[in-house]
Parts: sequence; C-alpha cells; structure tokens
Amino acid sequence: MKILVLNGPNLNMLGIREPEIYGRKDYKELEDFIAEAASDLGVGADCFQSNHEGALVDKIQQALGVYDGIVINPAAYTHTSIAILDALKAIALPAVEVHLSDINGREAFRRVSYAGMACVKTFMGLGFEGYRQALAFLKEYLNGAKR
Ligand code: CA2
Repeated sequence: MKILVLNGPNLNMLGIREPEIYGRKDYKELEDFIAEAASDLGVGADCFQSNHEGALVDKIQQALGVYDGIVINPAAYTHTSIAILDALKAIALPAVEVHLSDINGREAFRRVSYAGMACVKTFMGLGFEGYRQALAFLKEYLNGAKR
C-alpha cells in the first residue's frame, strides 16, 4: 500500500514562527514522524511539500496509478483552492485531510475547506498525531475497499 502525503504552503516554516498554533517541531521532524508512523503501520508513504498551488495539482494528478491514497494538508490553499478540490475529484483516489490546528476554532475564513469536500475524513487540531491517525484511517479504509 502506497500513500502520498502532501503538504501545502508555509508548512516548510514549521517550528520557526507561531509555535503556539503549530508547535515547536520543524518540517524535517514532521517528515520523520510520518515516515515512522507509516513504517509502524506497514504502509509506504512519500512526502511532498510545495508553496505552489500548481505543483500540488501536478502531484495529485501524477498520483493516479502510482499511489493507493492521499493524505493532504493543503495549508492556506484549503480555504481557497478549487483547483486542488477538482484535482482530488479528478483522480478519485481516497483522500484524507489533515490540519495541525483546529481550523473550526480559528478565524471564520478558515472554516471553509474546499479540499475537504473531496476527502473521506478530516483530522484537525491534533498536531503531528493527526497525520498518524490519517494514515491509520486510510489503511483501514483501503483494506475495507478491497474486501
Ligand atoms: O492547521 C493547519 O495545518 C493549517 O493547514 C496550516 C495552514 C493554515 O493556513 C490553515 O488554515 C491550517 C498554515 C501553515 C503555515 O504554517 C506556518 C508554520 C510556521 C509559521 C507560520 C506558518
């Protein structure tokens, strides 16, 4: 089972600013956390981070036929990108949305998630742990789809 983990703009800045919202660990530590969680679950996971909407859309399109599912934190594009929503719908692979923070408990503009409309589940407000839960959920979801 191969899962693509996508992270959107500014997540490469983790640990540098706003630790009260996003924690003190940096992006490299997030990638290490995801690799360890995937290994514990016995699934393969590749991480990709970009600050560019089109690069994320390209990566989603390229996932078809290569990956079984997607875990995605589109970051600020969550709340603006119909292109990412359309790309997720176009490839129709099971996708799970993750947010480090609780987007429903913050500014009103963060309460809308376009990408989430194409996702089977959302984990938010759990910090790095949300990625582990998303991988575990996707593994069970994909196993269920095979039965
Ligand atoms: O909570 C999340 O994971 C978000 O997707 C993070 C995005 C934000 O726009 C979403 O509303 C919620 C922001 C990621 C930027 O991360 C930073 C990291 C360090 C310093 C500043 C921003």
